Amino acid sequence: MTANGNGAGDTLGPGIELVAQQKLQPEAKIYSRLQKLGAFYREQFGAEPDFFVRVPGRVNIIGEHVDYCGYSVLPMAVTQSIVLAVGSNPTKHQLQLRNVDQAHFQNFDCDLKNLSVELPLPGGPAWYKYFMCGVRGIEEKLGKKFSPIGMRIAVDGNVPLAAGLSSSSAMVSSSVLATAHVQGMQLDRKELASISAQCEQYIGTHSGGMDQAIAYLGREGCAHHIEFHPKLNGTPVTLPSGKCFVVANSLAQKNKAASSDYNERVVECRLATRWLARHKNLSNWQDIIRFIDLEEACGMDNETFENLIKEKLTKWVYTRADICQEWGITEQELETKFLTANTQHMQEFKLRQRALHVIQESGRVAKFRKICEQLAQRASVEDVKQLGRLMRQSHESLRELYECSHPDVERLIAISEKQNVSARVTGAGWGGCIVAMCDSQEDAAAYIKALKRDYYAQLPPHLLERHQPNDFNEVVFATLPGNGAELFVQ
Ligand code: NG1
Ligand code: MG
Repeated sequence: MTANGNGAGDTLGPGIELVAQQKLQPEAKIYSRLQKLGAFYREQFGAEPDFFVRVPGRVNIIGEHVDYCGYSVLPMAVTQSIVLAVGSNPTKHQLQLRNVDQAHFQNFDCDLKNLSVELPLPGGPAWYKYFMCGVRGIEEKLGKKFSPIGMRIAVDGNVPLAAGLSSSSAMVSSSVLATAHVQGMQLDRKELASISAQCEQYIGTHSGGMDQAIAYLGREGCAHHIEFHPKLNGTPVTLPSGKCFVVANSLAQKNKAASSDYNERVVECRLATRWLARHKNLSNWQDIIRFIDLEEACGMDNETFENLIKEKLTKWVYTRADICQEWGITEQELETKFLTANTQHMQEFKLRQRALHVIQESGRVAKFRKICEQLAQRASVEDVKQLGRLMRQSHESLRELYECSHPDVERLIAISEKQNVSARVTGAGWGGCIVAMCDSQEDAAAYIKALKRDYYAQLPPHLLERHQPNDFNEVVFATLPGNGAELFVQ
């Protein structure tokens, strides 16, 4: 295996991409950050780390709240990332975690022979629990072959927290990569992505695999069309030349793991799937929980699926009684069989709206990719405008049908509209970031200036509490597609 400078890994035969070890060299863009982290590691542990890993956050360009229904998405890795310095621990079996931001992230130690962290996690998860999900993921993957080798780890992250840029998955995925390397595993990117997606579920959110997939598969210079069905696959997509994507953080934080909003949507999608599967007389209707499996079982295309929803899900709100009557089950059965641990309280379900969003959004992802491919062949102003329209439609659908926008996000969107820039909420929503497409670097600079003037210079008190006025360059920035996970040896 040779070192690979672009971080994308070596290809060892069809479809198997390994995270290659790279030598940490002074010209690596990340060099000075890792050097600082190395110094912190030495200060904390009095020794040199053995290796470093870097795992990026991501911004999703289109395809929101569809991954857990089996549909594809179109994200790109951002340059913000989590980096770890990792070394062995002379105290046997001991894991020691230290974050450079000592003021906000407490130290954590545990014995790997006897994993003391309870997973799934009660209450709002502390930062180190995301790390422990990754350790647990590798432990489960290796089974009896897992050896509780002690690790000392220093962490430095600059992905904005609870902002829809996937800081949580960057942390989980970095832990999976570091632990897998310590365990001497062969590092196949797709497998690592799948393990990371699965073990992040220990946090309690029933999420899809978008964030972990792009964290590993991302490549400098292109976005990726990530498909989950029938198996994980990433296809590089060249974004239209000259276009510049801007991320703006509303500063309204949303910790999904501490609320039930995300899982409520997952549950509504699962119930809608079963509702339709039953109408289609599928004998295994109870087992079909993802729209994509229903689509496949019925051989439907996107349009037929949309018509089915409009025809069979006619109510705006379904009650527990509606569902129980239709399926001949009791409320208790509904709770135990169909609701998750943190959605037991749900009384009403908006099956029609959620289903329509998912199916229409998945259609938009396919169109977006196709247009990008056409644009790589020949420039067309009309096609570029169509991309902008798709992003706007996506946002409108997330606000109206999926109800996961936020008043502060809406203010950012309104300012974008005034600037004639197409923008949408990115990530799970209920706060967090928007992503916007600008026609050129100059337009992006003017747009950022307008956002600083009309949004960041006028933050309301509830946001000012957390954010002292500054230049806001860390919360509103133009972004280029970056590399996926990397592993550096000294
Ligand atoms: P964020 O908001 O970045 O955590 C979440 C899910 C994704 C996807 C999006 C919505 C996790 C780890 N990730 O992303 O899988 O469902 O919401 O498109 O929960
Ligand atoms: Mg997250």
